[in-house]
Amino acid sequence: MALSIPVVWSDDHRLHDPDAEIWVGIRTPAAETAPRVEAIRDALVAAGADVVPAIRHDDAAIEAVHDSALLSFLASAWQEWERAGLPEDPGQDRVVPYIFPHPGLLGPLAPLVPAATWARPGAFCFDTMTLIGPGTWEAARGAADAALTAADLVSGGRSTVYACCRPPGHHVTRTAYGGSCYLNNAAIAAERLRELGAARVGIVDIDAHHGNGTQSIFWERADVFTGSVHVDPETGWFPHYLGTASEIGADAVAGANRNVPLPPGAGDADWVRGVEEIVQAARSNGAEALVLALGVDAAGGDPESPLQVTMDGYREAGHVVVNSGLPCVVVQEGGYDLASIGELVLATLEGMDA
Ligand code: SP5
Ligand code: ZN
Repeated sequence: MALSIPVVWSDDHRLHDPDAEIWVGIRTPAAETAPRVEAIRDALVAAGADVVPAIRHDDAAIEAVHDSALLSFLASAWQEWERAGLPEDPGQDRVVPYIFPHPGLLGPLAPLVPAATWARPGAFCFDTMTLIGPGTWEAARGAADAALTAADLVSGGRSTVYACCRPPGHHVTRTAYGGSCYLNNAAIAAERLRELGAARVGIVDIDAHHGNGTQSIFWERADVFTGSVHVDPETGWFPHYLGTASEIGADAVAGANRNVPLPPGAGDADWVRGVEEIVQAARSNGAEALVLALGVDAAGGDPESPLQVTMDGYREAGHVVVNSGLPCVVVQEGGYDLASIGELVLATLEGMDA
């Protein structure tokens, strides 16, 4: 039977070509590439899914989640980089940060706005791996529009809609981007569901990495529950500085965030139990709709994580989410093994299909 879950899609993702990630100072090939979502789309279309074009939404839907300073930086970063001549001298053809307004640098002082173009990215980017090129902003905007279009369809009565977002989003906070992400698509979808009538929303993040940005955006919010199952950052994995089980949300809303960190090598049993725990917690928090932040990089064989989830594990996670009985916007996050990424997303959506 054909997959009945629609796939929201933007061709604009192709405008984003980070080409590389700079890791420990070394320029290595980018893991987050256009063929990722082309492979996903091909697998879903082959399974009979309908493709729905992303509809452009007002900036207000994005401003509901991100600081205006971050948005204006992202919208103009490449043009400013180019105008400053940096692609020719010193020969850097992507926007890369080099100095950061670190709390230990500033102490009690507010940072200056740097006069040098090359000093500004560090005010908005928390790593060196997340490069900006000519079409990065348009692609990120298109991914957010895909998430918003999917949220509109779910608010209009569809039970499950999949947004094939690229670039991904869950590492982006209100004020800072990183982790191959520029706009937090899952957070933007959650705010849209709220605006269109869901009093409380739950975000269930099953990407292999902690959804630090989403956690941060809703840290003080009772109306948006956030949960993430991921490889334990304390065992050496991105985002390294946060993502423990002790992070439960601000005191006034304790319990509105749930982290389930797993050891490297964890497989289906532990991981699916983590997904269940988070879905249950979202329900206990009163969620009327869910956003599933679907990274398939927890799969064994993914180059970016040591988790060992199988295709059946992802299918089971889809079951768990749909068995909550709540409508769900599914937003694509990570997943970097081109040979299996399409089948992994398909397995998850099959697990959710009526
Ligand atoms: C959305 C998402 O899954 N973002 C994850 C970004 C984590 N990237 C961490 C990369 C750490 C260093 N990788 C070394 C491999 C060199 N190419
Ligand atoms: Zn990831």
